Amino acid sequence: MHGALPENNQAHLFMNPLIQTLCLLMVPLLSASGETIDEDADPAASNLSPIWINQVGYHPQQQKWAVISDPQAKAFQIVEAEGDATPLFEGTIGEPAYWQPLQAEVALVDFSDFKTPGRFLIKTDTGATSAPLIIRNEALRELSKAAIKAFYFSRASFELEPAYAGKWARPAGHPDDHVLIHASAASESRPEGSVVSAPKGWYDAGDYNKYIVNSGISTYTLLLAYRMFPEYYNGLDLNIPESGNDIPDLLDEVKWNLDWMLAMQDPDDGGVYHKLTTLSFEPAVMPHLLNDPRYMVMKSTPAAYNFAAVMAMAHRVWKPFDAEYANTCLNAAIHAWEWAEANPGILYKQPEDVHTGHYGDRDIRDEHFWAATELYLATDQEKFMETARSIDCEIGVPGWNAVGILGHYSLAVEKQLPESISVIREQADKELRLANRSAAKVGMENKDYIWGSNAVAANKSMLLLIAHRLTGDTESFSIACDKLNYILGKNPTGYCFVTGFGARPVMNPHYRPSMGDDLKDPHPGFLSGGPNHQRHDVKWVSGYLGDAPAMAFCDEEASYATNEIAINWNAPLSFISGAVEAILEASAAPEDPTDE
Ligand code: 9MR
Ligand code: 9MR
Repeated sequence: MHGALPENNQAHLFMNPLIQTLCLLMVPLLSASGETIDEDADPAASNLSPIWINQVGYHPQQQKWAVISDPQAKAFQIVEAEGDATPLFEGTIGEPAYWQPLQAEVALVDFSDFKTPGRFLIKTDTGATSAPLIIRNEALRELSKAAIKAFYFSRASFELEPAYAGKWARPAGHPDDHVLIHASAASESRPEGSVVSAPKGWYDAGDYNKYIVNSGISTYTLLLAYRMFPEYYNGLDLNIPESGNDIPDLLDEVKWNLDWMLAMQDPDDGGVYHKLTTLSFEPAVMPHLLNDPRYMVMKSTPAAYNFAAVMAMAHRVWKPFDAEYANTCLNAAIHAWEWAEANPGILYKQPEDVHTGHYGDRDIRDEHFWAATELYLATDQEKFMETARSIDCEIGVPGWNAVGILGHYSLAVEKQLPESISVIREQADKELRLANRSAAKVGMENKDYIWGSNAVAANKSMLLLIAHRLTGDTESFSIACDKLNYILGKNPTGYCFVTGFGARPVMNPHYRPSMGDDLKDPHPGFLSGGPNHQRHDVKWVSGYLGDAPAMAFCDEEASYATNEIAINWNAPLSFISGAVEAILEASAAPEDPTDE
């Protein structure tokens, strides 16, 4: 796909909501004449629509919401996608109201009462037609598998064989068995230039480097998914090389990264290197073609706390499967914790000759809190809980540099600790208020349109799902599902932000293996970062979909600030697609034999 021109330029133009509305006024006859969407045509064409829907699918019994950005539309019908125009369901559209991130009015289309499985279209009285609407059981199962399989595609030091990777098979890259100690990481037993080995792990994102802090939250998120929905994941076959063994595939995939993380610890003092990278970002070619030297770059306190938290969690999860590995994880966690307690203020500082990602964090009280809670849960030692109680850290929707709430997730899920449950409840209620303030229940504010905004949506959804599991309220579940809908197409860009899914998926992610191969289709199951109002990549791209924050998106390979992929974005996507699917599968009505 390297060098390919953006294919959807036309569509970008038309997706401007103003132009959309103009088009609608000009062509109502066309769409009202019962035209159906031709799937084989340019997928972009099927989305020149003011109706935003989840393009992947809704479960029959689920709350079903779409959005319309045409304030003239008052009523809608649902018809067969391939059939006559007989309305199968009719409804009125909600009151339009201004949605700030789009700088335009939007309204809710609620078709929750329509529960018939099949492929349909939503049509409005103004002549607009949606992308195909899919209603079926297990609607999100394949998505939930692909979101985890994406981690397999990003394995470092590993050949991807056709049996598992299909057309995306590739030779192994970055063996990382000859990693140099950078000057910033030199110690007495490992002086500058000494060689260590730290193979495996996942590439962080569009680049081929490996960073502890970002690995930590990603690994934790996947482990928590397993901890909360073990039955679902025990039955999930990801078709990875380890699929035949006795360990659930999700955990096999996570172990690929844990093994690498363990090698990021200096066995002599317990300190953890912040990252393993080349000095500069490598070019966008296939991984096996590269051999720039790779370095261990400085030990940092945030890396050590983050590592300690994840290893303590891994200890708990692995205990029933492999006691020896579980023990290794716990010892590593304690060693890292001790190093961090003795070296409390070593923040990451990018050395002058290093130009890769920083993941630098100035406030590490949240990392400290999180590590203390996980060590308490792993060891049952009160002293860790006392430390946790003594730390006053900010709590909110998590991200790579904001991990405080993860400690509460674990305490609430493992121990039903009332304080932690109420912290989570309070944050979830904030999100409910935000979603309900928006006429179309899009609980994203201007300030959420940062680098990786789709992961902000995914992490909000994850928070609501955890709140739902802890307190049983159904509204948290509906709003959590709706954030997934947002990612899957219920948004103004017209895109499903997961590669390989939906009527109009993102096609040109900033992901070096996809940029470096000859295939048109990007690797599937990856979540694009999404609209980023800060537009850091403005000088590299041909333009964004629009001026509004929610339209600051560009489906071009060069757009690393709106269209990169990253493990800390795919992890919450994996969590929410798996959790929603698990919960809905468990609550599905028994199949009616008279159906179909
Ligand atoms: O490819 C790099 C990506 O992984 C990072 O997120 C991004 C920001 O650190 O940098 C990317 O590299 C780009 C660089 O920053 C600017 N010139 C173009 C580079 C490759 O597209
Ligand atoms: O996700 C990170 C985002 O929050 C930062 O604003 C951005 C710039 O520092 O970096 C992002 O992380 C990138 C990392 O530095 C290098 N690998 C690619 C990551 C995703 O773009």
